[in-house]
Order: sequence, then structure tokens, then C-alpha cells
Amino acid sequence: MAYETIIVDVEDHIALVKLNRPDAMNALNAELMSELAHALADAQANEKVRCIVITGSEKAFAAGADIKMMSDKSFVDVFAGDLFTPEADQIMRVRKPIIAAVSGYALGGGCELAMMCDFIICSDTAKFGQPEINLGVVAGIGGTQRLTRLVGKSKAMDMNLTGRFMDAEEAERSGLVSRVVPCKKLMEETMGAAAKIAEKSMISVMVVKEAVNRSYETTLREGLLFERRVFHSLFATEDQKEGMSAFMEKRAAQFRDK
Ligand code: CO8
Repeated sequence: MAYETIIVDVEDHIALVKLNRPDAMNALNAELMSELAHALADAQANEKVRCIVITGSEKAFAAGADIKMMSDKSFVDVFAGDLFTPEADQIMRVRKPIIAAVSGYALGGGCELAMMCDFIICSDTAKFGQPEINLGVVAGIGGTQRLTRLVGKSKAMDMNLTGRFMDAEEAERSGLVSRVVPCKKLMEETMGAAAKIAEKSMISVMVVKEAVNRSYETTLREGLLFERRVFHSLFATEDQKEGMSAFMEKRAAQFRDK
């Protein structure tokens, strides 16, 4: 499918999705969110794809939802139209891992989109924020919920109440991002991480994603039980036999997703 607001490239088992609205700092409008959800569903269905990377430009991952698109909307418009909810739900349904490669601004819905991904690698120029309070509204797709789980109540309150931006160093220190790299190395580092994941058994990879995400939704006792059971169940796979044999034979494992 030809897209207008994103660029998709599938190579070496990695689907690279680049947000592409350069005139609007990649602000998220209905078209972009719909195309993104479509591209991710495609990547999920494409057997060649083993990991997904979402990125923006050097200047902006995404500077939030498109304010020009939203400014005239009424309560009924956003409530009945359920702005961005179906797309966000679709993104959350993707079972393959998604890495966000963030450079420049990741603000409002942009920060929230990055947090919907499984982990974030950012450049030393990245700036994260939930500045919706400056617009007379609040975060709407995870900025008060996912951010709080990632960085804790104090910083989440600070970010959402003051609208201040968090730089890359603070984002790493706070647990919002997993790695910070020099701007020029962002894609090399992220594609390297994606390539590492692509080498693993897709079954284990999808189980990791399910199990870690489960920890947000359940008690520790139930989460540990879930983890133990999926650990047990992986002994039904050929990839477990291959992985453990390869270790003992001192060779690289050849996983077949079986
Ligand atoms: N929406 C629309 N256009 C934008 C946005 C945006 N969020 N951000 C930047 N742009 C546009 C600017 O209007 C400008 O366009 P033009 O040249 O036509 O005037 C162009 O991008 C370049 O921007 P600036 O000239 O402002 O560039 P600066 O380098 O001076 O500043 C900033 C960059 C700091 C990123 C600045 O543009 C800014 O503050 N942007 C807005 C950030 C923001 O408030 N984001 C939150 C938006 S609300 C939101 O995300 C809610 C999500 C939840 C929705 C869920 C529904 C349920």
C-alpha cells in the first residue's frame, strides 16, 4: 500500500516505519495514525518481519497530536469519534517487538506513541514531554498512565503538570528509555538491537513481550505464575531443544520458530 504520511521499508527481517510529516514535526493526525496502524498490522502479518522499528526525523520523532486538526473539535466530536483509540488499540495488539528510535521532540502523543512501543532508544538530542496542559487539555493516550509506570509518580506529575521537557540523560536515568546514543548513531544502534532480536526464536520473543506486558496488568504472584507456565510451555518447542543443544555443542543456534 502507498502511504502519504509514513515510509515503510522491510529489509533483513526488520520493518522500519518512518513517520513523515516534515512540515508539521511529524504531528499525529488521523491519516498518519491510520497508516501507522495499517503498516503495523501488515508487519505483524508478514512472516519475513521479526522486529519493527518506529522512528521520525532527526528533529522530531513526533511533536504530538496535530493541534490544528484538533483545535475546532467539540466534546462530542472527540468522544463519539473516539480520536486515536482504535489505532492505539491496534498498535497494542501487535505481538512482534516494536522499538522506538527517538531523535528530537517526542511530545504529547509523540511521547505516548514512543511509550506504546516495547522499548525506546533515543539520541542525545531527544526531548520528551507531555505539554498538553499548556493547551488547556491533558494527555489522552497514555501520558498520565504509561509515563507514571515508567518514571514514577513524582516525575510523571512534574511532566504533566508543568509541561516541561525531559532531556535524553534524564530520560535514561528515569527509566523512560533503555539507551541513549549520539544522534548520528541512533539508527545504527537501533537497527543493531532489532537485528539481535530478529536472530532469536520468534516464539520466545513473543512470549517475552506477553510476559513483560503482563506485569503491568496483574499481581506479582499471578505474573510469576504466568511466567513460570510460559517457561514450562517453551519446552514443547523445537527451538528450546536447538537452543540448549547449540549451547552444549558450542555453536550458534539455528532457530526455526517451531
Ligand atoms: N500539531 C500541529 N502542528 C505542529 C505541532 C503539533 N503538535 N507541532 C509543531 N507543529 C508545526 C508548527 O505549527 C509549525 O508549522 P508552521 O511552520 O506551519 O507554523 C512547524 O510544525 C514547526 O514548528 P515550530 O515552528 O513551532 O518549531 P520550533 O522549533 O519553534 O518548536 C516545538 C518545536 C517545541 C515542538 C513546538 O512546535 C511545539 O511546542 N509544538 C507543540 C507540542 C505540543 O504541544 N504537543 C502536544 C499536542 S496535544 C497531544 O499530543 C494530545 C495527544 C492525545 C490525543 C489523544 C486523543 C484521545
